Amino acid sequence: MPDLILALDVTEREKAIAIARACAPHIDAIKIGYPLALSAGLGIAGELGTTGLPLIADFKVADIPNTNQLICDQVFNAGFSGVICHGFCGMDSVKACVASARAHHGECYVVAEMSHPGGKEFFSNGTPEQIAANAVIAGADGIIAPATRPDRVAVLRGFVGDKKILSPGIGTQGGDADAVSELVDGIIVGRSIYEARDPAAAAQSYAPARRRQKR
Ligand code: NUP
Repeated sequence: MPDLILALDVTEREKAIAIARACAPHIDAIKIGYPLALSAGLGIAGELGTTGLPLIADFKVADIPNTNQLICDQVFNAGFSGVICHGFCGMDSVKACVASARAHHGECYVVAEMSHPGGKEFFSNGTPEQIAANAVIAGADGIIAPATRPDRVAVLRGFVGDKKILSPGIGTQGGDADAVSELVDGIIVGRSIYEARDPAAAAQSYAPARRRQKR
């Protein structure tokens, strides 16, 4: 059963908290990124944490190992339970994020292939497969793979085995939850929920995909 992860990319603190609270009964985790963290500060994790849901920091951490570890330590100390890093900086950089996650009993996910059209420019020619394989070797909890390309999610599944796959690109970017829900462990949905007139109802509309059994 894939989790429904709300990508909360709104930049107003009060709006973010209101949407999170309204959607909480219908979602399994909240993912925030630079838009909300830079506008509201990392302390927003404390307020979102009152929903009782796991919080994932989508900072696509992409630096040398020492800097990656410093960034991830800040993330986990702020109350997040998971972090997303990039894999193209190399195994040592990913391992630093994983080490921080382990030290804080958190999770680390590695972007294997991006969901937008430009994602095919550099996440191609075997690179996503290599990043996915490295993520497994580095001991990451899973990868990020594009719901906009279900065929690619299926290929990457072959490289990560039972590790988790979280999949963004559903709704506004054109991906279909039903096309990937049997392949992944989490579907990530942002604008289709938080821009809806009734975000809670929009989140609830993903219930069939959320209930579907994984293959
Ligand atoms: O490849 C990726 N594609 C993607 O959309 C990797 C991501 N982390 N994301 C994030 O998922 C993106 O930054 C946004 O937070 C969310 C998708 O949002 P939406 O297109 O559903 O609004």
